[in-house]
Amino acid sequence: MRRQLLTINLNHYIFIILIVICQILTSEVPRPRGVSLSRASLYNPEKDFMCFDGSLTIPFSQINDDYCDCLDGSDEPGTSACPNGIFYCTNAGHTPLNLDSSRVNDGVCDCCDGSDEYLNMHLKCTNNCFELGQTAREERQRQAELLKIGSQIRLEFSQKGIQLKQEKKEKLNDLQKQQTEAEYLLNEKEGFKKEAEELEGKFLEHYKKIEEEERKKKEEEELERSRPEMIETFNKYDSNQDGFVDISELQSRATFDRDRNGEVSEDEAKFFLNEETSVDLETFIKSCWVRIKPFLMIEAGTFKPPAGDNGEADQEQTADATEPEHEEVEDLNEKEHPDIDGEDEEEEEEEEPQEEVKPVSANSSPKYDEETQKVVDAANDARKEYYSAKDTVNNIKSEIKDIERYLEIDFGSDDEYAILEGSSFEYTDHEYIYKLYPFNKIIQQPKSSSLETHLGTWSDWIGTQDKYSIMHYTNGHSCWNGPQRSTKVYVTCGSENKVTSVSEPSKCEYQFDFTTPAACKEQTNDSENDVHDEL
Ligand code: MAN
Repeated sequence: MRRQLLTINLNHYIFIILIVICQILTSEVPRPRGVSLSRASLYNPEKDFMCFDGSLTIPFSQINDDYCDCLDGSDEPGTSACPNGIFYCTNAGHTPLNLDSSRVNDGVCDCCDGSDEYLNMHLKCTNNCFELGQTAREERQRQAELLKIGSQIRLEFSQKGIQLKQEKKEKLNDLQKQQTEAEYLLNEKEGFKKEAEELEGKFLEHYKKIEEEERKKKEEEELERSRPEMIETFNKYDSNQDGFVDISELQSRATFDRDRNGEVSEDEAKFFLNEETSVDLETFIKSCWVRIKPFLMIEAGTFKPPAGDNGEADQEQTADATEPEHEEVEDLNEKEHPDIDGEDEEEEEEEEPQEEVKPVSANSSPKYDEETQKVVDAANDARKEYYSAKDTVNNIKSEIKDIERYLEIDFGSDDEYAILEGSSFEYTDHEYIYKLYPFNKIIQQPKSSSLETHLGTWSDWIGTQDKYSIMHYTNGHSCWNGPQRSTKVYVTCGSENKVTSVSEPSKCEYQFDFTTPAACKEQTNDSENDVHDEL
């Protein structure tokens, strides 16, 4: 403890001695007010002074005479006479400063050594360069220590990142081999399926014929059953009893007012006459009834539109003679309601078209003889195996795609950022919870709800001096009357991975500050120059 105190005191004294030496040095070099040490030699009292831009030579006595002679302001470094003059504060003990000369003697202490306010007798600028310098030095010391510790962690991150990437590459290799095998198997299964289905087709031909005949018979029966109703309706519509139903006869019936605007237009009436102007009884039965019947049912309140997931009940309904009617109604509905889901569908990820698995189920088919049932079962098994092999191939392909995408990501010059992929970091302000998923996406969620807003998807590194200082996330959710949301993540060295602040500098453009040891890269010794400058 005593030793530590001794060291601190010693450092303190060395520093004060250094400052004193510097002050002696700087005050010993004679130079006009406001001139830096490095430029002192350009102001020689023995010679005339040439403006820095070479435009004019003036007697040395005109330096700092409060009259601007040189266009570049170089003759008035210590007064505010030139609009473009530069005043140099030595600020011994802290960092020197070049001021616009307009700030000389303007009543504000700009230099920490107070040298810019030498005329104002009442304004006492205190020299606080030492205190400020001390704070700056302590901060620099802190930063240097952080950098030292951080760069050690960065090294570990980098090693881990390289290892992670290597593992991914190996996995990719493995998956590619698996893909070849799985595709071979799929081919084989496809062959088996084809063979089994061909055989099944042959066996079922006989049953299909029976089914088809039964279906036709049912349809005819249904038609016969409905015939009296059709004839009755035809006669009702044929108000002039000329054996034809025409447009004007339908126009008098509100049933056919499809757009519910209070009148039946010619087009509306024509639709129900199968686009004819008049029809006889047989055409009415053959072509018009399927269009008219659903509307009569709607009117009578007996029509139940087919619901998407209403499985068996609906299928059973559509299997009878009313099937075309249902289709017709669906068509009409589509015409009346333009496709508002279009956008969403477009946004959906493209998927490989999936063939539908259609096992021949015993329930939906007639009872087969034993041999046929065996063939049907075998075909069902072959189909199952084929689709399972197909799933395997698809899963492998999607895993490969993920890894390829991962390997394309720029995780820093030494893969030091790879370790952040797959993790998430939160920041909460008074209104929102922000979630950063590095190399993936950014989310904003109001504290009061679970509704998530997408603030951008990983795009690239966009730092200028140091590429790896800014992450860019783009193409987030669209802003109301504005651009798609996007986010810049400013990455700096810190002892832990942490979002330290979030702001929205302009509407729907967000800024995150993120610290991480991955950014603690030790620079080439530029900082030493700063220390020299300071003195
Ligand atoms: C939401 C948030 C805000 C954003 C506005 C724009 O409220 O995403 O960050 O500024 O929408 O309308």
